[in-house]
Amino acid sequence: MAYDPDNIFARILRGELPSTRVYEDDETLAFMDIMPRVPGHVLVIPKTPCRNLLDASAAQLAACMATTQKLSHAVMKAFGAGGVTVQQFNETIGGQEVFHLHFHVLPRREGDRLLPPG
Ligand code: D5M
Repeated sequence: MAYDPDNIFARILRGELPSTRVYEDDETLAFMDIMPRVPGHVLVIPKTPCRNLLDASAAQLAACMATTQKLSHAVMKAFGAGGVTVQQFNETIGGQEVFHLHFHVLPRREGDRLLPPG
């Protein structure tokens, strides 16, 4: 499927929409999810166009995974979590709402409740 260059995360990357950026390197950006499903819910995206996992290059996946691992450690420390859930959705039937590849990083604490997506 085609990549829409005006999707919300592409606009965040271009600085056209605000976001709370928490990490950035040459290949990836991480920012807080606007509808957090647990405290500390962060999204990791590649800086280059990519619709979703089905469309990703090995380099995009490697960069996103390295940042996802970094951010997992960071949000666990920042939010006093004992673990982390990483989620990723592909196409509408797969639960995807924003069509730029992203990984949800969800710090988990004892007794918390992970709200459903959407
Ligand atoms: O979910 C897309 C995710 O993107 C969902 O958790 C809300 C989040 N979202 C949507 N708009 C924004 C903005 N503007 N900033 C931060 N987060 C946002 P998925 O179902 O994985 O496609």
